[in-house]
Amino acid sequence: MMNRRDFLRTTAAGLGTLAAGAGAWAQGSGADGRKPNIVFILSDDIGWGEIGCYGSDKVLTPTIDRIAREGVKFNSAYCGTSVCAPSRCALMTGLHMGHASVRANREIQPEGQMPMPADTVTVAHLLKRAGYKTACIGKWGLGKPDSVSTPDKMGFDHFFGYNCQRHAHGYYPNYLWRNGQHVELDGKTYSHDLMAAEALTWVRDNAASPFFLYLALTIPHARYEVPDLGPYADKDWPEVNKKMAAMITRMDRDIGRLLDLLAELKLADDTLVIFAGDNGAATSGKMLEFFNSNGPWRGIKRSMYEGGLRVPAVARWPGKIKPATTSDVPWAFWDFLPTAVEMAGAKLPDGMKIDGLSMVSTWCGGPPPKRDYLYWELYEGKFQQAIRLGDWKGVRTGPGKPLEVYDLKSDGEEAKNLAAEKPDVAAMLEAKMKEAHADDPNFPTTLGGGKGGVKKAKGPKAAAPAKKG
Ligand SMILES: [Ca+2]
Repeated sequence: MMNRRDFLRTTAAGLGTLAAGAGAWAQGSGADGRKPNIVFILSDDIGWGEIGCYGSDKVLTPTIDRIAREGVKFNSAYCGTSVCAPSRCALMTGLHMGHASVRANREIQPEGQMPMPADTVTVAHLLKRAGYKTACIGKWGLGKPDSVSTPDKMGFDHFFGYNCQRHAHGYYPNYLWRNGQHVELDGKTYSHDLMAAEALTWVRDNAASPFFLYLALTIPHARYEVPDLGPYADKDWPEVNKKMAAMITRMDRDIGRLLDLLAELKLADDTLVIFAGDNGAATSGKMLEFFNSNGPWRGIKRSMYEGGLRVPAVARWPGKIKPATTSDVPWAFWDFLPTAVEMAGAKLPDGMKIDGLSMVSTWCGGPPPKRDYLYWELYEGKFQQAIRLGDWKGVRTGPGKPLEVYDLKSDGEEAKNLAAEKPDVAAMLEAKMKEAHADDPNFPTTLGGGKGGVKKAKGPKAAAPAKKG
């Protein structure tokens, strides 16, 4: 079986390369013809049903709805996989879980997660090389402090936020990081507000050249903490539901401020703004029912069903993406790197192999890319896999488990397993999954299958719960 190193050396069939004609999108509409800015806003654990334009009748998200109205609402956007760190790894590297270096949330003591290898090439590296200013503001989760894989070593000029995902479970931390330095806090300041403010300041300070802002916000990941309940204060709802809704609406307000700033700087037309969830909904029980958090899909975060993988995503690029459109064309987080690189008029370095395809042309009204399949793995307690090929979906919920087969066209809820009825389809999906997976000793495919289990390590404690809110 091919390991990652072999993979990087090998020209494997079916891997994405940049479309011909790269450079066409790099001409901005501004007088100076500057390259388009790219803002990727990632929301942590937001559910499909927790956003107005995706059908929520409870959570107010006027800005996200506005992005959809002024751009495109994606109905078939997929995350890297259904938990935080590996999903972000796919977003940063253009690799799906069969090739990614980080395929699980792997905690490291006392703070941080498993780093990506030092020779990793990220979308930030490539945009920086193409003349972009680059910032990551929010939650990193892809390499502990002082590792080879901190944001500054992974292509970002500027970083502010949480290095560690566990640390980010608390919204009133005693410190955050700014470029490798502790920023001491009083433990009473809402971290999201600081990150939102930092994003505005950074954009204002870097508006003179093309920029890439990766705004990895921590809302609405649990714990549910918020300074005030906003428009939900008087609702006859469980307190925790009011808190979560208020968190999302607060985030939405700050995304609105960012859009306002782009308009003020006359950069709105030259900026692609994407908003997406990083994995499926994370609520459960009555809360999930209340919000209909996973919308029409089966499963939630940590699942390989659509509810774990399919995420709400909207994008606006005035003059390029047609307003008020919806797109059913599937894409996944590993498409972001080649998309951004094409927008920047750049090229992949010689020999760099990725799994993603550029979606620029498609998002701007062109035909769908020629894609073989989308592929996911998950190593949370047990090894799981999923594949989407056309409308066929394959799901394996554990090592040695039979492959389940669903037809997403007629059965988006993945209710009727067609594996027995469609053995030819099952065999075809099995073969593609085998092709997509490269072994990695850090992530045994026997996990949860009776041997090779990985003990879950504990990271630093989250900040103490706030008294207010
Ligand atoms: Ca998440």
